[in-house]
Formats: sequence, C-alpha cells, structure tokens
Amino acid sequence: MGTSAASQMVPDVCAPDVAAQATALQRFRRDVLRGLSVARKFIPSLYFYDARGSQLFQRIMALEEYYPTRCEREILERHGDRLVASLSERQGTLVDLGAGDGTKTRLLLSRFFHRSPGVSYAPIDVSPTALWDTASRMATEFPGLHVVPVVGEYAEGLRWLVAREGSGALLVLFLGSNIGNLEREAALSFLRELRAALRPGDHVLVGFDLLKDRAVLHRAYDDAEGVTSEFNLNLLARINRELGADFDLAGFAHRATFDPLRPAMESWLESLRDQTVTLAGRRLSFSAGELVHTEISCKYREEDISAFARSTGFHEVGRFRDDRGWFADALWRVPGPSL
Ligand code: AVJ
Repeated sequence: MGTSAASQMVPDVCAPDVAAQATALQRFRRDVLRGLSVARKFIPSLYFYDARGSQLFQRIMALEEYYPTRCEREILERHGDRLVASLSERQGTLVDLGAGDGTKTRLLLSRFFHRSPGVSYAPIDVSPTALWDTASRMATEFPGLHVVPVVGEYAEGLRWLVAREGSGALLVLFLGSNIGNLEREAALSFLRELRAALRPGDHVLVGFDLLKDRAVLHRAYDDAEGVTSEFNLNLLARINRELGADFDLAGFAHRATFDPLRPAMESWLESLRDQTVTLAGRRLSFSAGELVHTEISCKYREEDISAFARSTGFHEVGRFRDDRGWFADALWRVPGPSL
C-alpha cells in the first residue's frame, strides 16, 4: 500500500459496511440456489471474481493460449495515440467498467494523463481486491490523478454515471470482450442503458473478440496447464467457502464447447458421477454427465459490431484491430452537440 493519495481511498474501497456484505452474501446464496434448482443448471459468471478467481484470471491473461489480452494490448499500444487524438479536448474522466487489474487501461490512461493532467479515473469492478490494487497502482503511477473507485456490478456503474457531477466528457472503457459474457439481447439492452446514462460528446470504447478458427478458440478456453479449469472450479470452491456447501471438486470437470449459432464459447462444469451436495440446508442432486453452465463468451463478426452501434444509438468513429484481425476495439460517440 502506497502513497497518501492511495490511502485516502481506504475507507471507500476496503471497508464496505457489514450490512452491504451481508446483502451481497444473501444475493450470492439466492442466485446460486436459484441457478442450481432449475432443469438446466447454471451459476452466474459474475461470481468467478472473488480474490482467488481474480488471481486465476490474471494467470489466464498471461497464458500463451489466451490471445484476447495480448491482442487488445497490441491494439492499445499501436493505436492508442490515434484513438486519444480522435476524442474531443474536453474529455475529463476515464470510466473503466470491469477494470480488473487495469494493465490495458494503463496504456490509455498514460496518454490521457499526459495530454491533460486534470483527468479523473473511475474504475468499476465486482472484485474489491482487484479494484483496490488497480486504484492504488494508478494513483501511485500518475501523481495527482483523481481516482474514484466504485465497487459493484455494471448496474452500479450505470447508476454512478447517471449521478455523476461536474463537466467534461467521459470515455467509458468496456474492454476485454467483457460484453461477450452477455447474451445478445442482454448486451443490447446493457448498451442502450449505457447510452441513456451518457451525454452527447461522451465516448465508449468496446472490446469485441472476433470469430475465428475453432481450434484457437478451444485452446483459449481449455488451456494445457489447466488454469481455466481451476478458474471454473473455483466457483464451487467459493460456494463451499462462503456458503458452507460441500462440493467435492474432484467430482466435477471443466468443459469448454463452441456454439456456432450464437456464435460463442461456453464453459460448463460436468458432474463426473451421480452425487448430492448440501447447500444452505438444501440437498442438490447432480447426475453423471450433467452439465452446469457457468459462462458464455460471445464471438463477433465485424458486421455484428456495426449493428450493435446502430441499434443502441451510438455513432462509430473508429475501429481498431490487432495485426491478425483477432480482436477489435470499437470507439463510439454519443451523437449530438456536446455542451
Ligand atoms: C473476462 C469475460 C472476457 O470470456 O474470455 C477467460 C473470461 N473465461 N477464460 C472471457 C474467461 C475463461 C473472459 N472475460
């Protein structure tokens, strides 16, 4: 832990009140029970990111097979200057939805900060530990940067956007193809809500993982070292830790499949035998071969990206790709005269 700028953030980031924690735990229990009580069992993917899951995701991002992170880093390194130059001069705040460890954001923030040292940085993430690390690292690296961390889901992020004070346009980052965790309809309604929370002259930069060779996709979601498997199984470990369940992790295995219709990669936990698990006084049965859905990671065609912008009210001002054309960052503007 570091500078005085960073330690001022301790009350915000590290001491969420006890009531809020209890509510979060109740929501976790309710969501898990609900997802495991239906015919096609599922666990919402936002629960991947406890402290352990965030660490595992960092290891995934460093994997040879997990190309999206490297592709997007290449994009921001190569085209960052052009990207920042195409924004209006009054860009005041960089909002980072699902900031994670912020390594990609740094590439843009440094360019912003050097152009106008008065900028603010608002990382929003469900993982308090990842958020704290990111917020304090940025505050240390860019002295004088105004850092406003927000712990929460995207919905909290949107509420924060609506209630924001002060002038200066926003650049909202939604990187890493995080949007891919939402089914098409959910992604569209999220983008519409985001659009409604913004003002003319604000911009968003959305990362889209492009459709590509299946073998490449498979390797990215089922790596040789088994880190993705551990990441997926950590959901059950977290349920054991926080909700007192008795999942036997050896009784489940990570599966990654490709659905060409959506198109998307999907992650599942397969029950390796008939078994019963106790969770919050309830007995849950799993049959051998039964699949629990844990994640969807949509893959996009170039024309999907244009259609997304069009049908959510954004105007596309730029699209940046890596050399192989595996990933795209789309820069969209909220149309209308900025005040
Ligand atoms: C962080 C949601 C973009 O879907 O590619 C990585 C998460 N899951 N490996 C993705 C993830 C398995 C990742 N996102």
